[in-house]
Amino acid sequence: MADYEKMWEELGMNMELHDRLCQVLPTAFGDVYLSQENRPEGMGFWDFVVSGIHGIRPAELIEAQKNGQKVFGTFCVYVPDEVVIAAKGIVTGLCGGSQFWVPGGEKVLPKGTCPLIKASVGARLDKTCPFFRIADMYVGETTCDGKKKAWEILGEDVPMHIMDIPQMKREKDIVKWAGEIEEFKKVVEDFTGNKITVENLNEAIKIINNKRKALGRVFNCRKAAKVPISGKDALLMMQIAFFDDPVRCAEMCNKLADELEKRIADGVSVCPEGTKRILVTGTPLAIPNWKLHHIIETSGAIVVCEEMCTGTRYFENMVEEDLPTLEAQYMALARRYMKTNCACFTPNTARFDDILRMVDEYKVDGVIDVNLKFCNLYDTEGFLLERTLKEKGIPVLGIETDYTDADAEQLKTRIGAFIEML
Ligand code: BJ8
Repeated sequence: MADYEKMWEELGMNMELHDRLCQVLPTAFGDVYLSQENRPEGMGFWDFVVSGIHGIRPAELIEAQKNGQKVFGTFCVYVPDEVVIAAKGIVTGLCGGSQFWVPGGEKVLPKGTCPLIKASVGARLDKTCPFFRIADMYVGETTCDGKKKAWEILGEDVPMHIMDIPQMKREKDIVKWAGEIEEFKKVVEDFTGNKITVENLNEAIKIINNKRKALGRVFNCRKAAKVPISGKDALLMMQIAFFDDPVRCAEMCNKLADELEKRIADGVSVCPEGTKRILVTGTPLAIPNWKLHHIIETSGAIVVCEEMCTGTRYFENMVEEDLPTLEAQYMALARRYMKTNCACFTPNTARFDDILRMVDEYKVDGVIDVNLKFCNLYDTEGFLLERTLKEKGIPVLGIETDYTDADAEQLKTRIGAFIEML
């Protein structure tokens, strides 16, 4: 990654600290990813992206900024990318998934904050991630208390717009979310200097729908009896989808799906017949958080689905296309985004329905409900979720973890025992 040093310096990054991060990432990726056997060839694209994760895409973003485009950093799958794309802006995900960034976050946040928030704040304040330096504006939301308050700290360092997300899903809440989307549209127009019209918003809706369809095709292949791709590889594809150009993302995912469909037709599988199939649900697994998948897949099981924001919640449900007015488009966007089932809503029983449906569709043997430490929302919801699954006779294991490796051995024992009894 040496070629990018000048770029990182110009971004005002902490070069010494960043060097340390660059030293550990390739080894971690090699151990977790490159050690897998019989990977689809199409994964070469994602391996390449990771090999230059702080160089290749950041350089593209900087080039786009030189051409007058604005980059918006987001932290939640409720923020509608379509609005930014319509104004020729670029969206990049900013959720931090590494322990490396956590101490930086702990300098300003309570220790009892979830690692995702601590890592996201730390990555910005410690100046160790180019994406956090490049984004011209951050877009936050009022999902959980930890994030809400973190925006006030981040907002002192970078321009922020906050979207006020409803906590319930009644019709009036959906109308309220449509109003937030309209306000966001005005903010994006002012910030980019580009007008959003029915036409360019419709075009953006189609671009993001196509990306969703492509990601969905890959997931669809994971339903096959012979699983053509590991959970780790599918997770990597999802994680990078938050950073990549949406058109290229769709193209690469469609290519991968073509290969996976051929593998299914040819009976090619990445695991022996009878390998136990796991659905993972809960809090998001932001890049480079591969710990849980790695433990599951080195304990004799395979992950076939993630009911998470780094999973099905990101691509299920399309936005209605070709609507004639902006008002109708705001409502269509609001309706689609409010179909996402996050624990910040009450009630959130539609998530349980989704999981039951997916257990069936992906022929799941057992569910692992993962909670990031200090996420009160998913932790509390876990009680009802696990009871619902048990009532249906579906084996479930609830775990709480963070980004450190301190609990890796304990997790291996618990997950190993769970898989054994499936
Ligand atoms: S839609 S899951 S991306 S809010 S894990 S920061 S909730 S304390 S990430 Fe999320 Fe949007 Fe929901 Fe998805 Fe807070 Fe919990 Fe941390 Fe979380």
